[in-house]
Amino acid sequence: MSEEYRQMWTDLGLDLEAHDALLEALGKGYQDIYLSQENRPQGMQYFDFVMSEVHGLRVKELIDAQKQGRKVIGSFCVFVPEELILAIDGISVGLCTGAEFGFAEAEKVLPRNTCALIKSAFGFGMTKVCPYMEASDMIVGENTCDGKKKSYEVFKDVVKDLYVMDIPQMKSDSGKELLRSEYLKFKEKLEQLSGRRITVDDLRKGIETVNAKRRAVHRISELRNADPVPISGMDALLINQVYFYDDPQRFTESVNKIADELEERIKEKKGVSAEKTPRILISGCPMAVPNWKLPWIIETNNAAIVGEESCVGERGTRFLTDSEGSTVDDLMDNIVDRYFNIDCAIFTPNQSRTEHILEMYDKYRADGVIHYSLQFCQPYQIESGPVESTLEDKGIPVMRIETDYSQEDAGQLRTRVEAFVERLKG
Ligand code: BJ8
Repeated sequence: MSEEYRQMWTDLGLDLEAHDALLEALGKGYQDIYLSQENRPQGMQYFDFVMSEVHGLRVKELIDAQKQGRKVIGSFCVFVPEELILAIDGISVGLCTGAEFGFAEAEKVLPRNTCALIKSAFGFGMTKVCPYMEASDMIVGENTCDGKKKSYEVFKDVVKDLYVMDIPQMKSDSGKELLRSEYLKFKEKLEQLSGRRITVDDLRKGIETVNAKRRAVHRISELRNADPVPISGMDALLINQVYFYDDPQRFTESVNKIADELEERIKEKKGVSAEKTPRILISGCPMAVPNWKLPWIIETNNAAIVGEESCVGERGTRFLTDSEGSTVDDLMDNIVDRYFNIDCAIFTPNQSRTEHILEMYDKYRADGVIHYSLQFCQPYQIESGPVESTLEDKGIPVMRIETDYSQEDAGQLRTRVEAFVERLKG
């Protein structure tokens, strides 16, 4: 792919040498981790193709769309409503954050004890290796955790056109009012950027497109309740990761095709692992491409991941947006209602997240929960304590893991996961 897209990457201002090194590492990681899996659903070939072209064809599509006057909006958080971006006929893309790349550069402007996700965004931006950042017409930051909130003050000098929206921290009436006013400002910003006024039909269409994507991933989630599981947690995670990059209609069609295939597999009792393989629910920080370390360790330790309570997973996709309403204001209210339900650990208190973990544990017939926090992520690390005690009081085995994007602790993690899986078997 490299030769074909070199001119495009040069035009975007990428550092070709560093970008080559990134693509090589990404390709090798994908080969070792993904393509070595057995019994994968046929439909995953589409996702293999998307990944092989993730810095190529998809980026070209974005640039072609820009030539037709469409705007590309990059973001880092599921609080950025894709419905509004689609309503201006824009394209929403998740930005690069899942790899330890350019950390030395990032640490020149950020404290070392910043979480890997934030350092990664800076690393990709500062070393000029993320074509999505370079291709975006506007990048949206959000005041969620303190790390992100403060780092955007510096990030505005790393990327062009950073727009920051405020996000409430409490599920109160005033919190909801804040979200509403921030979404109205964001809508105005998008209208200004695109030069088009959002109509009821535009917004309804945006809502329906995103809901269709969500419904498709819900189908996959529900089918993972079967034993044996018809799809690996690794592949399900990949679908949830590609959710943020791909063309929405094409993504929905591809995921629905996989869901049809999984239904057939379930009828035939065909799984990716044997029946009665220990079933694990992962809960915690989001895992962006190519952060596959922990799921890979779990699933190469004779366990199956059956769900992700994560923003790259069910926390990010579980609610639909109501598309009923006769005015833009009605639909904006529906969007606010939907997003205000997200139980990110930046909220205080955040009891609904624990309730959701319990609900997922039952629904997907899990045997245990692995709570995953990135090092230096205070919201999820602090919340992991109460989550663990609530689950353990109910007799649910829990293991808490804190890690980063490096491979240094892979051996140690493997040993801990192995012991946990043995406990689940017992
Ligand atoms: S809605 S989880 S996507 S903020 S890992 S940067 S929390 S210190 S990513 Fe998130 Fe939106 Fe919440 Fe979801 Fe901070 Fe933690 Fe780092 Fe994090």
